[in-house]
Amino acid sequence: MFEGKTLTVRALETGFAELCFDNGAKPVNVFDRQTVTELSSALDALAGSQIKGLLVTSAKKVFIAGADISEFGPAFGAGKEQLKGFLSVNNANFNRLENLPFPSVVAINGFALGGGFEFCLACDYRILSSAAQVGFPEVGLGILPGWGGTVRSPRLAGLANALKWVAEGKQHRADDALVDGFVDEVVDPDTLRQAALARLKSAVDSPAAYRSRRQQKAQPLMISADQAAAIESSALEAIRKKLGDHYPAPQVAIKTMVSAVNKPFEEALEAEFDGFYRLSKTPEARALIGNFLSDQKLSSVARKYASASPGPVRRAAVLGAGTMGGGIAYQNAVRGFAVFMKDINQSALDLGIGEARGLLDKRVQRGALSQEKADSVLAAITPSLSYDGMAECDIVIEAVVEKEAVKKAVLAEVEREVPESTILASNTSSILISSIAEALERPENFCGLHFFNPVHAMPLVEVVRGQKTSDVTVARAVEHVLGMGKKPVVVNDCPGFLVNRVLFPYFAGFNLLMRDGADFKDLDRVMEGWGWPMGPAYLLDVIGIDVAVHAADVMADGFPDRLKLDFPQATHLMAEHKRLGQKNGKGFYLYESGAKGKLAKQNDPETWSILSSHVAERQRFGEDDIVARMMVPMCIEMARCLEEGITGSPAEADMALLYGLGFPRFRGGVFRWLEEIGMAQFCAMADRFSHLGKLYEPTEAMRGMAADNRRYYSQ
Ligand code: 3H9
Repeated sequence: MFEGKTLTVRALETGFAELCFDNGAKPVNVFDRQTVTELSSALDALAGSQIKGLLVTSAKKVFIAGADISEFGPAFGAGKEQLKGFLSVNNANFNRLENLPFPSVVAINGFALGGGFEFCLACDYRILSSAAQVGFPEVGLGILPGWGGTVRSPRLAGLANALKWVAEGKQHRADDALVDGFVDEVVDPDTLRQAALARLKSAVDSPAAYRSRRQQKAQPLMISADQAAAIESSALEAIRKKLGDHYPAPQVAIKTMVSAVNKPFEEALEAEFDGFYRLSKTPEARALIGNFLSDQKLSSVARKYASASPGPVRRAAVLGAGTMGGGIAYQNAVRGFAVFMKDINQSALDLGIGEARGLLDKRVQRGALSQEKADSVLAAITPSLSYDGMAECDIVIEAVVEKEAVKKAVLAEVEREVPESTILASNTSSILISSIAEALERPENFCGLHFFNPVHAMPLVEVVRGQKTSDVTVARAVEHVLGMGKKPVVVNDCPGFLVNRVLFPYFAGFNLLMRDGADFKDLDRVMEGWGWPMGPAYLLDVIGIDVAVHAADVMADGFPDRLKLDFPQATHLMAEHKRLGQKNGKGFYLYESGAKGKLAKQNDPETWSILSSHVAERQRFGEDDIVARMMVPMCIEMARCLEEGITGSPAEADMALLYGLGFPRFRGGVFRWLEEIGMAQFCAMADRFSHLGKLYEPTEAMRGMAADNRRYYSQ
């Protein structure tokens, strides 16, 4: 009946028709412009036909992943009328679908998200495979559903459920969807089509039921003003508690939906568009949509690297069974790799296995893993005091003590035990990969794999290419990191690689502020308010002051012009007084075990008795000055990394900071933030602090960009 590139409609023998989404050109079905246009044509064909009922299916595993996010940039950048035009084509489609002269049943076989699920709500009945998931992830992109989702969902599932689904933006499993009233039936994947056809037949046989459903969706909900206000305030309160005030989308969604709940359908759609338009112009939406696109880029770069790998790793080895070694072994095992864990003493091996067991126990307790599966994961880790068996490993990841001589000796030793095809990697955070490589016979087979602590929770792994690292080694390392379920970002070798290289100038900004009389608690409060999960002093306590001081010294040797600080630094003073942070219960703050064993931080007057004779008299700094003095050094260092080719692109660098440091998502990363404030504005901000030295001096290239109004991202 209709044959498009992304969907087809064909008549079935029973007098029904089947509309099947199958976007052959894309990895998942999405509502891109082409699909939206083809849906209009398909509806033309259906409207003029004699069929009795419509079955909707997908030929792909993902039913429909929503609107095509890569089309948002141009659409959102245009004016209000153009955006309305962009949205209205599919709104008209969904309204037409809902008013066809015969019933429609959608068989949802996989993810139906955002616009994909909004499409399903426009059908008369939704039959869901028990393996599928549905929901409205739009708020995660800084927007709200724009194809009638905010209008149809309260009318189908009630206001409270609809607010929860839209404002939280989660994907929901089939059972939840049924209980909350978003779908009509959940069935086994094997019987999905059959169940959907049976439902269609009964809808055709008794049309009153589907017609009354349509009426229900078209009518206002008629909730009393008091009831609506109470539901709104509890939804707003819950979302503020969870997200703070940095994410406007859920709040706008809640207010929009409550304001529209008693309106006629068309007016409610207008209200939805107003909310959508307002959000589409926010910096948060630009950043969050930017994150999605940057993440796509990160994945495609990784896939490209991995495509040159000679073959997947079958067996991995970890040298050194400390916290990091144990975490890396766990991550390998949990992703199905057999892993060999070698240390020189039994107590360390016990610790490494204990680390892995602890993580598995937690997952079993949470119900995320069966005890049987946990046991088999643990059994995949073979602890050993010798190199026996190492020769069968395709990759060896060294995670011994952070001392160059020890790493060199251990890696040189293991190199003699493994075949030429095995690649070696170091999990160093502060030693140059090219330096460690000097101890090796086959430096081309060696790279850095910088995991972040705790390994199981932190998505990022820096794959560090030393001067002699071969392309094949990088390819295999990237492939293995992907296999471990982590996000690899390939960087070139330099002190601190990418993430620590930009973090330590930020800490230098912190030490300068402390020298000039700032209170670290103010700095934490302001930077947490800016969006960081922890302020700088708290972060230093979590990292470990000794570890941070060691890394800061390495970085200062690497980049003395901006990181050699000629005054007593607050971090170093803490270290000298054995205030090492959370690990020994006191750093900038004092830590005590609170409820559920969580460390609670408290003020400790002793911190100031150590600092006060070395810093200026305490003074209050304005919030803008604090943000500028902390962030400018990080941004300039990031620009240097791009200019020097340490990182391949702004997108990869921004995602590395999001995944490695918890950079505020709603700001989208350093480059995205620079883009938002503008380079000329940034240079002016930096110049206000030029008296603080090179740390605050934008690069020539940055000044050139400011002068020519150039940007890092094209959209
Ligand atoms: C929306 O619908 C708004 C509407 O209300 C109205 C707006 C006007 N667009 O993740 P995968 C790509 S907003 C573009 O590896 P999985 C993805 O980037 C939209 N591309 O598969 C990847 O590309 P590449 C709301 C998309 O099986 C490839 O497809 N929807 C989109 O692990 C494979 O994806 C969302 O936010 C998209 N919408 O997971 C859903 N979706 O191969 C976002 C996917 O180049 N998507 N791609 O790297 C997802 O959450 C996951 O992709 C999904 C499948 C769970 C569906």
